[in-house]
Amino acid sequence: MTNLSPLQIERLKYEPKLPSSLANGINHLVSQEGTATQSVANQDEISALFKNTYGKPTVTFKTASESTESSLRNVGVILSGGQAPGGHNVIAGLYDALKQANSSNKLYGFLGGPSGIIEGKYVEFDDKFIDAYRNTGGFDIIGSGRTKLETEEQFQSSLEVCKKLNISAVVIIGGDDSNTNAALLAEWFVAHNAGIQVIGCPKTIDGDLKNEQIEISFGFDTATKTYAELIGNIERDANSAKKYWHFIKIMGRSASHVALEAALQTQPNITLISEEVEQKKMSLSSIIDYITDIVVRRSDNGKNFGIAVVPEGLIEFIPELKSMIANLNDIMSTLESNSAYSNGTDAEKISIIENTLSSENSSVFKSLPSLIKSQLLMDRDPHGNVQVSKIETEKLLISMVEEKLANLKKEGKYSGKFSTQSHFFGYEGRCAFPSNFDADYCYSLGFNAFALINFGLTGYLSSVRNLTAPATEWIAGGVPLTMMMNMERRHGEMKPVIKKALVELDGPVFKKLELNREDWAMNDRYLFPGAIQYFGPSSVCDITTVTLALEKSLANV
Ligand code: FBP
Repeated sequence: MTNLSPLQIERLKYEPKLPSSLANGINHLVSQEGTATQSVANQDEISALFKNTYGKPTVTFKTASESTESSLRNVGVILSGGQAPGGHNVIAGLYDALKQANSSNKLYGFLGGPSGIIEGKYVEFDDKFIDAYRNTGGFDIIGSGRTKLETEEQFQSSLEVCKKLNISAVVIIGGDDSNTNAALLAEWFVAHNAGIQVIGCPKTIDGDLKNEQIEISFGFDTATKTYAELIGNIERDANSAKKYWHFIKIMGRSASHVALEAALQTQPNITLISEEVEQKKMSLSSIIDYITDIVVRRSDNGKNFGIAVVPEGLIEFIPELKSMIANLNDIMSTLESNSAYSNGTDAEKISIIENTLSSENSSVFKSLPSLIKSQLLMDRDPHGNVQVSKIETEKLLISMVEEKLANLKKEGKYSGKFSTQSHFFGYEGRCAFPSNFDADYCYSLGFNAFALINFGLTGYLSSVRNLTAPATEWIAGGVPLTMMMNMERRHGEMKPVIKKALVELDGPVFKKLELNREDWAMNDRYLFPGAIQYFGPSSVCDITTVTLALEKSLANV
């Protein structure tokens, strides 16, 4: 135990709570089917693409009056995409259910993400292995990766690896894209009579894998609480020193759920929401005007300090930048094979880009500071998109506000001081010790994933609902992955994908910000949530997010 911190030692002893339907044992379950389901849109296209797995009913598990026998099963598990607190507990829950069903069952972990199943790199779990990771953050138990599991060859190699290990079910723990791939793999296995089931688990700190059936993805709770702690600490520092404006970019990729939740927990002076920027077609200069106005008005009140929260994906939602980035993404794929471009210096690359973009997009690109231009040229993600976590939007905003304030100063309209600090919170929250909520939710998702396997289901997402109630009252079951799908353009082609949930501007969560933001801008209503609490009264240890509470109408707007 010498390598373990005191908190690690205590957390290893934590016993995650299960919904009471599952707590009675994996061999004491009965499954209740709902009616046949439809995809959220494009039903004809999706049903044609998923001939074997489309239209299945949702299922809910209840305690059975009599116990059942489970047949022998080997299962493989994959962690896919970005880290999210609680991933280890999904695997622990899956392992415990699988061993409870039959102690001869085996659980294999594929190493390094989806590439592990393709390349046959795996470990076999045992009690000692799993016990060392219970209730810990991180994905280091088997590692993760962003390889997309989608081609015929990849499916074929996965089949061979599964056959070799006698694996009859695969659990993919991932976000919307990974679960889209889980649906494709499930369909392929059925179409090829492989006898291998595929079950997904909803993971991502971004909180954008949610819908009528999935209340939230795991990791959102812990990550947002971690960012809220840090923002609260900075608010207190700003309010003590009264000399800095802090611009804080918050991870979350496209959707602004994480920034919105962290803002509701801390009440900063400014919170930008990408979805609102897009809906109101706010240009970069109108965003700068909005921020500058608050900076000037606060300065007039003697406050040359403040806190601005900026969602990671903002840049892609500002209309003129969105169009320029789309144009840039298109030309980048061809430019990469151009040796003048790929061997060029940053300055040479920028000049080639400026001459290749359409004239309107080229002038938008030219108007950006050189730091941002270089960041826009960095490698694309596996989907061909800009890696928004690498674009320092917070610095872009600071430099443009500075410029605007300097002009106002010349015109005698501003006499304050604008000293700034920039921050980016993302990686700080992705591997935190899971909150009690995430520890319980993840363990339940994993345990429930095995229940879905035991009932012979495939192409389902593990679903645990009623999450604002105590864990014992949570409802466990499964949702067909195809139910969450629609058709979207990817790399110039229409593809079936799980629909990403963006912030709903007419929903109660955004409304809370909208109603309060003028008050929060001028009066310092900072909230200091402090560190996540693991022990102590349930009112601080077991609280869910403001987002969940508002969506379930448990809190006031
Ligand atoms: P997932 O969608 O795979 O869960 O990843 C989430 C995320 O943390 C985003 O918020 C962020 O933009 C991205 O990962 C960063 O990716 P990387 O870890 O590759 O830098």
